[in-house]
Amino acid sequence: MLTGFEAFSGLDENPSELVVRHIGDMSFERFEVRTAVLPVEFISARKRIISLVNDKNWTPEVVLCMGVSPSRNWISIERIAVNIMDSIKGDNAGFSPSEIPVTKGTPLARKSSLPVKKIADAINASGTPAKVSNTAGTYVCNTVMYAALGACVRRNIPCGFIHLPSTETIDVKMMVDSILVALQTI
Ligand code: PCA
Repeated sequence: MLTGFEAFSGLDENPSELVVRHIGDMSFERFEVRTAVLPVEFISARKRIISLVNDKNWTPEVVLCMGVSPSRNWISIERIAVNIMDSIKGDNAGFSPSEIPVTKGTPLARKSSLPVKKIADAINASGTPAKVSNTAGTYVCNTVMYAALGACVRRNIPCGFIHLPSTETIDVKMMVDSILVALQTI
């Protein structure tokens, strides 16, 4: 399962949505891809990712969520999600939480269950810059990563998050290729 996000905060489009739509239209011999584009809203994005992962009619082999981080000029393979929602900038519903837990009474952090270093190495080897990142921030992407990891751990599904740069830095075609490299590596 691949997810991206809708546009937010002055962006005309979100590269993660473009990549998800692109890959969702492709067909593969070895696997089926299901996709979703999540709202940039703390509360509803968290609910949505949990219900996608908990769909009893199918068990994804891997859950890879994506978003954009326009300040980074490379692909970031996220290692850690924290149990904190904090943002001065409101989400698309106008909510700006201040140090609120994503899920009360659960651990402070959760670690990606994907081979983050191998993914970064493989994307770099394919010619696109990629790095392991130790923070997905405290905005909606981090919330989705944290919630997805919690739901996936219960179902034993490998799960992680990748932040894409803006399309001015790396074009969508290269991003699509990089995500396919990530999936192959996984
Ligand atoms: N990036 C934001 C939220 C949605 C997205 O694509 C983030 O990094 O939290």
